Amino acid sequence: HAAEAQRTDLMTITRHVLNEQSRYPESRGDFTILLSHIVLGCKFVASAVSKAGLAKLIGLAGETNVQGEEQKKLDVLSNEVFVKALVSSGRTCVLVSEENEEAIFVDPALRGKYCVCFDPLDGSSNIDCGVSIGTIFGIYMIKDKDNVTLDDVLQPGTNMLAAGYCMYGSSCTLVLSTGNGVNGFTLDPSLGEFILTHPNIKIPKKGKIYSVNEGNAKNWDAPTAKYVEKCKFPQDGSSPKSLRYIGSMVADVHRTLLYGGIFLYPADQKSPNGKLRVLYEVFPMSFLVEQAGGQAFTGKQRALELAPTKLHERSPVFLGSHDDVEEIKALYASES
Ligand code: AHM
Ligand code: MG
Repeated sequence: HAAEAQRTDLMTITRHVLNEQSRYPESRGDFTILLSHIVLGCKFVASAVSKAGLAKLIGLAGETNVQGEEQKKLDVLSNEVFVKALVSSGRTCVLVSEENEEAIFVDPALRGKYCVCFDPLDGSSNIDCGVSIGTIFGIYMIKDKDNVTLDDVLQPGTNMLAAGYCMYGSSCTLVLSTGNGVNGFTLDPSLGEFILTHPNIKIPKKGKIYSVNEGNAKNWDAPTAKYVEKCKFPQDGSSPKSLRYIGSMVADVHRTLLYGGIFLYPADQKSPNGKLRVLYEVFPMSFLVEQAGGQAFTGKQRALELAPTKLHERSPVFLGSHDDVEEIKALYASES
């Protein structure tokens, strides 16, 4: 009986968000419309990623992005699809993409009240070998539609309304929070719909996995080095942790949300602010992890309380299970 109900009563992502928004009587469906355009972008990328080898979409497009890396054609394509989908939703006013140096201000005729910061295709080093990659996004609301400035996106992450990511992995999974917990949806390719498969995701309080690029260990600061040493050689009688590192933030964070543990992209001597970008990597992931009951820390403060001053600003980040992040916080506190 229950199985039958599952098969015939499908909780699509649109239905789920409509339900959530109905808690707000003033809601006029704008967020649902915005989200449906983001979902369209994700479906396009999912389809392109799965056909990448076939369609010869992979290859260098001969352009260079903001961080000076060579851009893959799939990145360019994904970015164009997302920008066009977001602008045409009529619900956005400022867009910040990893692939565009400047913020995109939407034409006043098409302007809505939301700002979206996104990385259309993160984990680019994993594209060519078919390892999981993803899209990350964070959503803010503007203060004054007739007077839109960069300050509308240079806000602390605590002002974020919603955040999510879509992982193009062995299945395509979209994880979303509108500030009321975290839910995961899996794309049913035959329906073309994201169906609620992971309701109310809660990150385990403590994990058994650490996730970091240990190749940078030579340049780490003392608290990070000490923490990773403790993961491998615990002094309190507990078992050593397992190491898992994919090198795709979306996949590493997704595993951390579901299985617990900690993901670290610390500062090091060569990259004093780490690698990950505040607006479209650190903030959305920190929002999701906190909404799932975990923590996100920069080495100095709660990650969401950062006040970015530049669009492509970077920050170190330590995020995951509550107790694991608590340990690294203690190490940084004893250092200062
Ligand atoms: P990208 O924007 O060039 O794809 O880089 C971001 C990615 C993240 O997905 C991942 O967490 C990190 O870079 C891995 O970096 P590293 O290769 O230095 O370990
Ligand atoms: Mg990226």
